[in-house]
Amino acid sequence: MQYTLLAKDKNSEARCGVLTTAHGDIHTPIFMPVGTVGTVKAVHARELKEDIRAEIILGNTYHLYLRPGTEVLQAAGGLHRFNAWDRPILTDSGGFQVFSLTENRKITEEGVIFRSHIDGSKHIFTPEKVMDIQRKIGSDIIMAFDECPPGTSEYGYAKKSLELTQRWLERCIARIDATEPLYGYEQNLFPIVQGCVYKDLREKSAEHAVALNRAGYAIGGLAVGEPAEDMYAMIEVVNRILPQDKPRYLMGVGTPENILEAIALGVDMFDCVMPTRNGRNGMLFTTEGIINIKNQKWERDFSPLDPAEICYVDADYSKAYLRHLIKANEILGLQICSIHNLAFYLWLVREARKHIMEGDFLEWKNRMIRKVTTRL
Ligand code: PRF
Repeated sequence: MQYTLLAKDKNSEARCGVLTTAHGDIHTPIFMPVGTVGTVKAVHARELKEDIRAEIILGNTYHLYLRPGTEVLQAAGGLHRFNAWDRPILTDSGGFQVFSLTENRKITEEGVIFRSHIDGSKHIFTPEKVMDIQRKIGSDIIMAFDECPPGTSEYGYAKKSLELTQRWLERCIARIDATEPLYGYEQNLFPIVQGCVYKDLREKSAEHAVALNRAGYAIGGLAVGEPAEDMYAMIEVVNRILPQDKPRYLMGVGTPENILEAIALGVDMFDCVMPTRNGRNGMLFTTEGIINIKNQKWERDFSPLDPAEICYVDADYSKAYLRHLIKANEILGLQICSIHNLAFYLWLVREARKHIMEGDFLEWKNRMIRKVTTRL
């Protein structure tokens, strides 16, 4: 896996580059649609490629391990074969998902003991086991097993949690380096920087991760309840330490505004459930602003979903028709909203990339933020 920087903005930390993987190139900045259980909800692999122009999607270790399970995935020849997506796949380690089961899990030095949200059965995730599962899934990018404490955690807890995450990271690395890919192509582990909103912990975490010399790095533990200003401040602190020549992935972020601000701070990769989850609830992100398609005001509005016509659904369907589908709980409504929002997020990062290359990123970003935060 090779990352090549192609351009760096003069007025901010924004960069563009290409990450070369066994399943193709990823052009950064990039947004990665979330496909938790092996499907980006309501969207075909073909639509992801051809209409949305996604270059990489996410999967989740926790969900895929519980269902369909690693035996089925291995029998299929890995997740790429199983779900008909032949471009890169990144899997989250399950740490974040397991920790959100607050009632049903226990953290120990060894790992996390938890109960399945599907059938209540008991399981343990250790750093070693989570590496083995991601090998079996066939992920191009494997995430370290970390603890993500709440954004409001006190310093004492944040410090203890980070120390555990660092010991787990060393175990993840030892396991990855002692095992081989199962399907003949390269798989790379990204460490995750934690440390809540504490500058010294973030610095310690970033320095520890960098010393392990991996193909890329992630910033976790943000957008978990802390103020946006704290999130931006932590990204700045961490990105001063992460190497320029490796990609930086901000986990689980965020709104179009968050993404544009984080690109300005030197982040290259993003994922978030917002375009799909909020989309299924009738929230559309457009080049003119945010639309709640359920609103009465769209009842007789026969104009395209987005005047910029980023994707075919924007031109084919009107706001009034989509409102009708969503109000009537029709499956097609969920599909249209998901395709539109993902196409918008991918368009946004392509535009960011173009403006970084052309040298006017900062002015464009500030103009764009005013637009994307407008409520229509
Ligand atoms: N760790 C992991 N996955 C994540 C996060 C994290 O901190 C976040 C936080 N925004 C989202 N997804 N492993």
